[in-house]
Amino acid sequence: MRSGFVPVVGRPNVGKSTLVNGLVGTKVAITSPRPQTTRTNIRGVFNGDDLQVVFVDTPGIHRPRTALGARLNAIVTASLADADAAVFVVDATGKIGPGDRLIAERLIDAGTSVVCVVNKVDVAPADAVVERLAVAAEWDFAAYVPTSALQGSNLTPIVDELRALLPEGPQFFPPDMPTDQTEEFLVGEIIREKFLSRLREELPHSLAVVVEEILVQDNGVTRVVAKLIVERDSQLGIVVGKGGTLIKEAGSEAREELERRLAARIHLDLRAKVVKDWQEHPGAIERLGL
Ligand SMILES: Nc1nc2c(ncn2[C@@H]2O[C@H](COP(=O)(O)OP(=O)(O)OP(=O)(O)O)[C@@H](O)[C@H]2O)c(=O)[nH]1
Ligand SMILES: [Mg+2]
Repeated sequence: MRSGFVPVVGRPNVGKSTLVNGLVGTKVAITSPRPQTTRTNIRGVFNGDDLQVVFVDTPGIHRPRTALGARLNAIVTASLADADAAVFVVDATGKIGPGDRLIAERLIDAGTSVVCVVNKVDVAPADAVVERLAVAAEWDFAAYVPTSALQGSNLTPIVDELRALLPEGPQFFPPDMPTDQTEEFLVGEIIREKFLSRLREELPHSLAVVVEEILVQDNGVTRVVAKLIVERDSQLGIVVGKGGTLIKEAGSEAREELERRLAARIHLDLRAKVVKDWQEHPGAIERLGL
């Protein structure tokens, strides 16, 4: 069989996580309209006939402003070190810019075989898609695929191109294991996702979620205790919302998704807490499991 590790890289918000979920066929990574949603490498496994592709969803590459930002870029670099091929995602709704070029150059320097995906074609005019494809063609990557990750359209050609690029190799994951994340991590991510789209400006970056307990109780209800961590006192009130509305809304949306996912009744206990400027402190970032 053919198999390999394939990082999915690109600028923030281009649709990498949406694409990985579409390719794997299950939600393994959270997505949101806010940049820097993904904070760590997340493996999502595609199984086909005599083919296993271990996609690695990565944080968006950008100019770092904080210790967390610098760490996110380092995480992507690490994913490229043991890549068998890579998927490079660009956004068809905007022109290819210096941020994309920087990533393309990094891939070319690393000598990685690349499938370049021009994503969000559902919301870009056809002539814009053609223009992006023409500009990207200058990089001379192995293949170019226009897609809509959101609608799940034209994803099969990506897998077909990778099949040709990947070496003969072992099955790295059992076929019934779509991701290697722990249950605690996945639960925390699903909770974080429900807050991201409701928060604005700096707050999405300032929020971390740490799951402290997942306990099946005697009454059959699973109790999930999680901390919402923000950086400043002034942010506490914002994540809680006026009269607790935001935490209630986001919490109940998270609970519904967790009940479907864990096939259990869930009692979700969310508490907000300040860890001063956690993004700036590498020690705090480690402790938060990022
Ligand atoms: N219209 C449209 N929207 C898309 C498509 N793919 C992704 N999106 C949207 O773009 C936003 C960002 O998607 P993500 O998958 O979170 O992007 P990402 O590249 O993983 O972002 P980071 O993890 O922050 O780097 C979300 O609101 C998605 O719904 C697409 O094909 N079409
Ligand atoms: Mg992402």
